[in-house]
Amino acid sequence: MISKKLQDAINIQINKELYSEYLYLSMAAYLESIGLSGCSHFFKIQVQEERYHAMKFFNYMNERGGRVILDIIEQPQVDFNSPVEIFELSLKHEEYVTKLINELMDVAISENDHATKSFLNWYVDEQVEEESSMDNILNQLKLIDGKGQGMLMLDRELGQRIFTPPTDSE
Ligand code: OFO
Repeated sequence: MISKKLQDAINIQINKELYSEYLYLSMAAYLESIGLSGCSHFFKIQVQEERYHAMKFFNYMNERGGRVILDIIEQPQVDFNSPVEIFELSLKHEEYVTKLINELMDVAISENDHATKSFLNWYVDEQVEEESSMDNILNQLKLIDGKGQGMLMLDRELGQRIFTPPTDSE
């Protein structure tokens, strides 16, 4: 059974993952409103990824005899200035989530919970991908200055993103 300390920490992380989902959905809504439907699609797929992250914690908690307690989800930013700003904020957000996962790992270590340490390794690896994906797109956006023909091409490319649930999909 999971300790109370870890249970509380995982409940906070579930809320953060749901906030990530909400934040990216807000970005998708904004991008749609300015006609960048490919970029909007990219973030709608990101929303599915974040729901997967939240549900993976949700299911793990139940498996370990913990109790999931849902809390209020903070309102995300609704207005943005440009696609460049959106990807800058997304990268910053993913760096923040990486920090949270590392802190959660510190709690699992201090509680000597080997099962949770092993479970969290998936998130440690996933965060490398999350940061890298936002960073790559941000770099491309900066190269084309977020506008013109290049922007339209990138928008088309991002519109091709597909959600591939990991094999242990719940
Ligand atoms: Fe985007 O990684 Fe979860 O929050």
